[in-house]
Amino acid sequence: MKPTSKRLQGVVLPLVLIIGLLLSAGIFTFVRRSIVDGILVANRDNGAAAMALARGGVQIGTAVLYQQRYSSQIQAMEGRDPGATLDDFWAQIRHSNLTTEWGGSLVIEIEDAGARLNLNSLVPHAVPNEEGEVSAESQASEDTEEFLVELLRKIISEIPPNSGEELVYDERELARNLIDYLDADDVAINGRNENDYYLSQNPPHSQANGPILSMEEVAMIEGFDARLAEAMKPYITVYPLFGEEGINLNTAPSHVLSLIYHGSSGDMRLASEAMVGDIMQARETDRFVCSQTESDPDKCISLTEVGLGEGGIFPPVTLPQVSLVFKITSRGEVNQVAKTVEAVIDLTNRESPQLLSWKSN
Ligand SMILES: [Ca+2]
Repeated sequence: MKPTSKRLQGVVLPLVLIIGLLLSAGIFTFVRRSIVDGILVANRDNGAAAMALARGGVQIGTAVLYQQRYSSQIQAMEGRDPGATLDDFWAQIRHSNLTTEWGGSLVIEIEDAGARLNLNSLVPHAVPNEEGEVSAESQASEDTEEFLVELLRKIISEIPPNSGEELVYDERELARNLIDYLDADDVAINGRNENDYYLSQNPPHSQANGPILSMEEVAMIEGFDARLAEAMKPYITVYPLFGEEGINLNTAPSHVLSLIYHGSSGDMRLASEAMVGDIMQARETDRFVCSQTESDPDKCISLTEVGLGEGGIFPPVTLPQVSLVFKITSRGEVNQVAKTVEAVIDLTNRESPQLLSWKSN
């Protein structure tokens, strides 16, 4: 028996070890799974709470904007409304980090649509009637093409090229394609049918012949691509869809101010660095470009004072520059899980805001 017992011992020991190993591996897997499940549940709870916070932030942002609209009306009655400026409470709110008792935090950032160039302002669009019909033709002005060529040249020159790659874009062709995409007719500037290109795509689609609805759509325009559309994003908006107002001199960041196209029709140019510097410097000292230079001389400086007094500005600027469309970016964070909501809100209706876009992640 002894030899058998010895043999058995010889087998049992490795078996015990293997079973032990399997058990410990099983326990380890089980423990790991329960930890991972626990983390998943916690993350899901944190994520849901962070998203709820972010959504709430959009409501707070909207309320702040309505409050601003109300106080602007009072200022306007007193003849001292400078329009939307970075002195407004909605613009300052990004500096406040709101926290909850249970460890959540919320940061809300609001930008007016005027802080970027509205692509849809370049070609006049007839606003649809109540039946949704658009009858009037829309055509770009003579300055539109030249402006777009300058704008695209500037943006393309700033795209960092991939190693050894040469960027091949034809700015004039792009400018014409963009105008054709926006204007009401189907006849391209060079006489061909605009549809030829779009119907040959996979899947076939057609040009907007009206406002562009999102920045993603820009990449679908003939000659444009995702990289160029991405490079345009910091400069461009598509809101308001039927807006005609130019860049807001009092809210646009300096890189957008450099797109201000000014001078006499047929002889216009982009803003110089000095001009952008003057506008930014005025802002530093709480002064704004506005029309009430007599009723509010401490705050208001004229277009002439920033070098924009002669000729015109394209797209045109009306003082005071009132903004009714805003992008609210609301970021909620709970236990290091963050959720962001980006909402574009139109406040044209005094009673209820219209939601133009909602993105969350
Ligand atoms: Ca067209």
